[in-house]
Amino acid sequence: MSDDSAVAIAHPNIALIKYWGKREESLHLPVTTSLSLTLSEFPTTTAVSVDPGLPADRVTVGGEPAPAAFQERVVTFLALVRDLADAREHACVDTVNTVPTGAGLASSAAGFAALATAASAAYGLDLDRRALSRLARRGSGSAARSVFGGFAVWWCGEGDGEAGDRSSFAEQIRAPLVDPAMVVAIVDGREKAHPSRDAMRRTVATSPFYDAWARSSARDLDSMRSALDAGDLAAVGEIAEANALGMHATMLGARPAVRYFAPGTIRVLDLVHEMRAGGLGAWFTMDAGPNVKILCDRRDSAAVAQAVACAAERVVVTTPGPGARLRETVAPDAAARP
Ligand code: 2P0
Repeated sequence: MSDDSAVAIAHPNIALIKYWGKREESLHLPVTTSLSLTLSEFPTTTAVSVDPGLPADRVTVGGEPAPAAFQERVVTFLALVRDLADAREHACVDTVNTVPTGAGLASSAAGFAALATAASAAYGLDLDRRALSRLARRGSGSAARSVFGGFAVWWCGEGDGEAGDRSSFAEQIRAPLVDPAMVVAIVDGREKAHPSRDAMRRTVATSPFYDAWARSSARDLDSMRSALDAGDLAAVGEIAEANALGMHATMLGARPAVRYFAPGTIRVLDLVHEMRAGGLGAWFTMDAGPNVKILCDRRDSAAVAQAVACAAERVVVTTPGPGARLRETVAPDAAARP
């Protein structure tokens, strides 16, 4: 690998305590602290190669020209990395995603964690994990958490501007007493109707329930951390489910409403309730899309997957996965092979 090229891999994370709303848009400073689980599946692999001969950044997805909106987000992010590195050269970026994009399956979390990792290495920045998490946050808020494997907490931090930027980062939480799985039930893998960034902004600006949700989310965070410390997966699941439903209720209160539930979503939620009524420990969470993720003990994951298979296009069992990392050896077509 030459000094000015790098390939990185990152996995999506699913929030158990959600991030939904910014207090400062330009720096992606969140209103609330969130907590997530990074998944073992759906890696994004991103190659960045700095090239002094390029007149502009070149962005491809699996070798094909990137859609304009994605290209713009990547170019904006590269400009930030260049500022930090005091560099001027442009770069080629190629990214390969293995999760449906824009379907509430955290593709931007994995995407910007991988891009931050690869771009900072390619431009010669030597960032520790905290600084890398802060950088990833600037691409997409939730990407701050995918820098870390397993459970991670992303602190909202304090203040705005530089103070906020310095204090809002993610870090790993150890939870050795739980052995979870997250069963992903894809009921509709198509791109969502409401991009999360706009939906989030509209919710904060117009939902009369927003402040109450933010306050209750802070209490959920404390209870969730105690439940993780105690190894009480049932409490973790109950808090996660309530926190997600609270976020969606807040969105439904936006004007116009933001609604991510689809008929297939409701069918899966009903099946989760039936499982619990039958004695199987399973708790759902949902993000900015109709797909459902079901938290359970790892030993129950096959039973949970089987129970929801009838209501989903595809079911994937995941377990806690690794944080973003550089790939050490690079073949010419490396980005195409996650
Ligand atoms: C989360 N979501 O905590 C929440 C729950 C979706 C629902 O983070 O504007 O793509 O790039 O910071 O990170 C999706 O939002 O938004 C998200 P930006 P992002 O996972």
